[in-house]
Amino acid sequence: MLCLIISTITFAQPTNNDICNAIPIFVNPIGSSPNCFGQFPYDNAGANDEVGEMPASCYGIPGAQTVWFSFVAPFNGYVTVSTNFFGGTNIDTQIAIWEGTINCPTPNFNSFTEIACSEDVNTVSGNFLSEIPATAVIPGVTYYVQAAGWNGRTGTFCLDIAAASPCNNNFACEMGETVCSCSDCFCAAQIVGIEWPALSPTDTALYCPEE
Ligand SMILES: [Ca+2]
Ligand SMILES: [Ca+2]
Repeated sequence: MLCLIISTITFAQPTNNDICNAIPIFVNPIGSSPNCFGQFPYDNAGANDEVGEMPASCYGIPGAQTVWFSFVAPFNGYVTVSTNFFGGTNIDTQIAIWEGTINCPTPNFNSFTEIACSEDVNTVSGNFLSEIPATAVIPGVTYYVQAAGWNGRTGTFCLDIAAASPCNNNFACEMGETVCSCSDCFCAAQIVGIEWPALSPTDTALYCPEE
């Protein structure tokens, strides 16, 4: 008698597989160190897509193994979202910021709007990690971050969300100051009482005077 033993490897679903179980992420202050730097606490192995869930526009080949995070937009109105940290086993992440009415426990993804997304920003050493640059958000509003892997890539990763200066994207200052250049981010930082690090001498010279 021939006994055939078939073994299968299965992964438990991540706790944040569904958007209604999104992991809340604390938004770091401008210029701070990533809150999971050197650690890779998140994992999309075993995750799947929900009914009606959509890939973001920038995904090369969308991965269906999505996990979700949420954050409350900071008062200065700009955030960056990044998985661009070497060391996790998911070496080809893809991430997007979405906004919408979540309507748990049966989320209606038709109400969702893509705010920003990123596929690859760092292709060193075979990694294809993701980073959304400074993106305008409405202070106090809850947003959702969808994270997956290109073409089904899975594994561990770090995800960091931080308040940002609009300077990175050449956005106009929305703090009521006269806009004279990209250095207006410095004006915004001054107004909200934040010390803005790493300004070049050129940036300092272009600082907008108070009117
Ligand atoms: Ca999912
Ligand atoms: Ca990628």
